Amino acid sequence: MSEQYRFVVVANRLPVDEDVDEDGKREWARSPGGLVSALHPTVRARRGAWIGWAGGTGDPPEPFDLDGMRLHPIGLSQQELDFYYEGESNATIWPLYHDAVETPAFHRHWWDAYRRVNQRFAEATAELAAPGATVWVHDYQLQLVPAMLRELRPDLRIGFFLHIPFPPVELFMQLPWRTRVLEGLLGADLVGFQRPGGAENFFRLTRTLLGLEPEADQVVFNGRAVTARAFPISIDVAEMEHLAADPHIRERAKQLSKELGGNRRLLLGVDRLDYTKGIEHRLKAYRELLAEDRLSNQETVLVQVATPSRLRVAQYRQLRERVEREVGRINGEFGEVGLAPVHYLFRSYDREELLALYLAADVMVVTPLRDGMNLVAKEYVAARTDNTGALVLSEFTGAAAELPEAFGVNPHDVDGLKEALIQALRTPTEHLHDRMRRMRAHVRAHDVTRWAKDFLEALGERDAAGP
Ligand code: GDG
Repeated sequence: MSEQYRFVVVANRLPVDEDVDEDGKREWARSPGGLVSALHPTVRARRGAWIGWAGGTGDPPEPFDLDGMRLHPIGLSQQELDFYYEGESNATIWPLYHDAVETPAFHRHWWDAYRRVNQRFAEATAELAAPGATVWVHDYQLQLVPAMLRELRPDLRIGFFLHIPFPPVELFMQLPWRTRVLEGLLGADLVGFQRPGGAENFFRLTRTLLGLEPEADQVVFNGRAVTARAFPISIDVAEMEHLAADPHIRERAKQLSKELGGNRRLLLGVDRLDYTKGIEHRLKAYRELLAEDRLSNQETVLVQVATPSRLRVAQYRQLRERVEREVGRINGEFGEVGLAPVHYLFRSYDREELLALYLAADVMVVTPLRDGMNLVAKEYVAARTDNTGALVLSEFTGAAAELPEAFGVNPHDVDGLKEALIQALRTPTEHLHDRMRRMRAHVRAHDVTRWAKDFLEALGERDAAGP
């Protein structure tokens, strides 16, 4: 029999990036990011495996070991990448689950590819999982895997976690294949959401579509109990604090402040360039504050890091154009020689530079129209070890429920957003300290390790050893 594992993580992406060194030699490196830092110790302690796409198209690389994890690449053809990933996942499910802030598109050939690729993930998992193993499936690209896997391997314990919001019934009902998706999720023993509202929406749907009445946090489906609950994800606080204490990074933060205009107060946005993140709303509020002379280009500056994302999807290209036009307009109207009101950075930075930006920012501006959690908000809080700084946070993020001391905003309310930005800039330091101290205490007590542990305990993992 081939190699088998008692713990398997299944996610669309493997936690690696392929680096090519100076001699053209290709090597895998563990990718940065919260989910990877949470799951890596968990997988390593259990000598587990991770199944996912390694990037690229055509034949997948052979399975390999990295930092104590066994990695099993799944291959995607160019057409599957277009239909399963960019189509069904990112142009149907992503907008639909984010309150349809962009119009979801429904195409049967996308859905066919989604089913086919989910089946491939399920089959690979069925091969790799040892008898009675625990399998943890992640996110909206793989919602059919729990049921497909259960069909192949009824002996497994299967957990599923959705990183994005789970929408209200009225929206979900638009999905032509809604019942299939719901039954896909019901293949799991435990379905985790970011917020209790996700689990409530899930139970309303099981009632509406399948006539299943929940009892407490469970429904019985095909004679099996399925539990649905919230497990708010978090960040690697220790990593953030370690970086925040690094003298090089602190020095870099000072240099950034200086380069951005000496005494100007710095407002910062860090987002994937995604229409759910409310970047346009933020820019509009900032432009109006400058136009009304409530803020001056001499006193404040907005830095917006927009990490390139999904640029093959038309809606993302259009968003990029709109954002860049608005940045150009603000800089054209309110800029001076050598002093731009908005610094727009369309690129990805390494963790160190990101941390330096967090340390340099007086106000972190997080204004999504809808966001499952939003880790940037939590990272900013964790990085502010001296309790300075202010967080402006949309009430439509999962994080808002955990960080009531932030300056809460409804990003659709431009006047309210302007008011919150002004307040964040004008609130006396000692009050800001108090707010930040409380937010930091919350994030420190609820870090990503605890999130993973809570989920796996609720799943009733049989080998509960290790982190
Ligand atoms: C999804 C859900 C949920 C950003 N730019 C750079 C960079 N980042 C890092 C941030 C943060 C992560 O990417 C982004 O996480 P978010 O939570 O803010 O947003 P999504 O990417 O939409 O994540 C979200 C999350 O899944 C987890 O469940 O919270 O709601 O949408 O860690 O720091 N990292 C680096 N350079 C960048 O330029 N190195």
